Amino acid sequence: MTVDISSVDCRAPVPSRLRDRSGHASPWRRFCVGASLMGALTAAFAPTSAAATSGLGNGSFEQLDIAPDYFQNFVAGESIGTWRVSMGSVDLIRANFWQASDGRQSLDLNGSGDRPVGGVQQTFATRPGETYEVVYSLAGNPGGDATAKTGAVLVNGAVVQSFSFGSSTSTREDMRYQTRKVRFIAIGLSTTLEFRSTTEGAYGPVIDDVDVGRCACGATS
Ligand SMILES: [Ca+2]
Repeated sequence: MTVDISSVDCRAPVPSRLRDRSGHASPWRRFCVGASLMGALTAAFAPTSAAATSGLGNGSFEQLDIAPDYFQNFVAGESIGTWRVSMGSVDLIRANFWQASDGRQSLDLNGSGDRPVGGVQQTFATRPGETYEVVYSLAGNPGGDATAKTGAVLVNGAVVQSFSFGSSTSTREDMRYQTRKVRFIAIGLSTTLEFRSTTEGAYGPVIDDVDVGRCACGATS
């Protein structure tokens, strides 16, 4: 079963002094039941208290403070704080370039060059058997063609959610971020969370404000 779980959370625009550069819904596997419960689940299963937050770091991509008005390309193997670029390349984007969902920076999962289709991952401590919820902000590079920007969330290398964001009406001043959520059950003392683009070209899905917390939703199926 796959469930598309998303809720709109548009953020206020920021001032622009933007230079010219152009610019994700999701099968939710297993965990926490059926599509008919989707709305209720979205509201009911917010991440638990801060005490239950995982050791995920740099969820807002604010580390590695880059130059204002700019973006910076990172290629596979390079680090962005506690994230590691897992494939291709990605662009760390400053808010003066386009609106961040949180703080000053966001991440375009597509970079540039010969391998623009990128991904980032990091590994953090988990408790086996516990359910965790990943909450993140999703948008899409407003540049490029009008096709939806697509990607996936992976846990330990397995896709747990595919996402798509139509950015044809997005602007760099108003990225129209949406909050997306997906859950997983930890099977080990550590878990690797990854975001990958599946969009060709240099204008990919954009993520920001990633958080992972233990979910008080009991067993999932
Ligand atoms: Ca941020």
